[in-house]
Amino acid sequence: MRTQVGIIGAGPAGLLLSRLLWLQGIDSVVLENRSRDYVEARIRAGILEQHTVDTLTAAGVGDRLRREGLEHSGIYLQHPGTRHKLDFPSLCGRSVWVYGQTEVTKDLIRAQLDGGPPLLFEVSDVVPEDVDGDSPRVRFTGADGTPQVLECEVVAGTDGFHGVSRPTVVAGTDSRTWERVYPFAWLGILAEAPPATDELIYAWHPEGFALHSMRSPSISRLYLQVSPDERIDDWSDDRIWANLATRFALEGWSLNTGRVIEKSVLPMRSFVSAPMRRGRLFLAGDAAHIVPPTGAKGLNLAVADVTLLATALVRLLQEKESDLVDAYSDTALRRVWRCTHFSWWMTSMLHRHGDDFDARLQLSQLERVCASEPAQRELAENYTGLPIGS
Ligand code: FAS
Ligand code: PHB
Repeated sequence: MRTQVGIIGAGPAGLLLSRLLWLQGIDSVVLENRSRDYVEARIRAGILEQHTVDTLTAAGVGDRLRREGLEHSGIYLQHPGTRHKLDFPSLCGRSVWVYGQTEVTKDLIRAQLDGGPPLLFEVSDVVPEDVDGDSPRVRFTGADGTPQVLECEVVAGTDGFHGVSRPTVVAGTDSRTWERVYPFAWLGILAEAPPATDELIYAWHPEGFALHSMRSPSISRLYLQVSPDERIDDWSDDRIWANLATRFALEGWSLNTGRVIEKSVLPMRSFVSAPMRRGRLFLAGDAAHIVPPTGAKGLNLAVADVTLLATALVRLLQEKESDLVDAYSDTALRRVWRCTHFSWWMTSMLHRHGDDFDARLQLSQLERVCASEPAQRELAENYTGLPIGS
């Protein structure tokens, strides 16, 4: 098999990269080790920045998003007894959209399979080779069990935190990694309950953080802070709802409950690996960095990476100019660190941890943000997404 760009991983990063390259006349093949059903069923992010919505729309996969997505003009920050609205359009002129990552992935897969570049599911034994030269390749075993070799000019590693691409980059470069594992996790539920709020609620509480998000007018997405070694089997639906009701409690307001259709515990970490390149192998998305979901950055950062990478690869493969690919890692990492800081800041401010001194500092920070327009503007600009390249 031969193509111009071999893409390892069919998450949002790999699928969008393939789509953006195809629109510019660049061939690619996407290799995914899971099944289509598995990939489409993974429940993850829910908030899209405007640049993500604009990028998906320009790539021709934004129709359902604009029909079914929910544009949101802000968030609530809460601490016991107080719930404060941050109005994004008045603070920074931007808003965000609520549209599940599962739906983004389904839209991208549907477009890819409808006349787009090859997308091979359930491959295995994927190994990028000779990435230091101009003729890299990717060895893999096809879904039918036959060994395959994909000859290409460039390999994109969009295979997430547990993929094979980052280890290949680390093995062949003077790489550095930074990691912060947080002393807490999120227990997330998807419930058949109409959202009890018009905007997302980020709530600090002495018993732990809670987040009220949603997926549609009839489906709520909620999270509560738990310890990292928490077992989901120890959390009955009743226990989950009781903890959420306690943490969101506010005079004259009540939480809507309903049938829990999915629940899981997800760990929280910050992780960055630099550089995001080894020769003709380029990393994008979770393959290179992980942010705690408190800042709603993960998916949007992956989109920002591939927006940059697609432009750089078109210039390399069509104009034979390497200036943008040579700058890719440094340019991408500037935004990665900005999003990493913002996600760490939101996580540290809102999650109960440490002693009472820590709690007083957090409450002081929250009260300051709720009282200061400049402080709210800084949060709003980061949450809705800084301009690409800034
Ligand atoms: P992904 O991990 O989505 O995709 C990588 C793909 O590569 C996967 O399909 C995987 O199967 C495939 N792959 C892996 N190894 C391979 C190999 N060797 N060969 C071939 N294919 C391989 N972000 C938010 O903003 N908000 C959230 O609430 C949120 N919640 C999350 C919950 C969980 C449990 C996780 C893990 C992440 C969450 N994220 C959240 C972050 C998430 O949305 C990521 O940022 C986003 O999926 C990044 O997309 P990709 O970089 O494409 O990586
Ligand atoms: C979600 O809806 O899944 C969601 C929203 C905001 C976050 C994290 C997750 O910060």
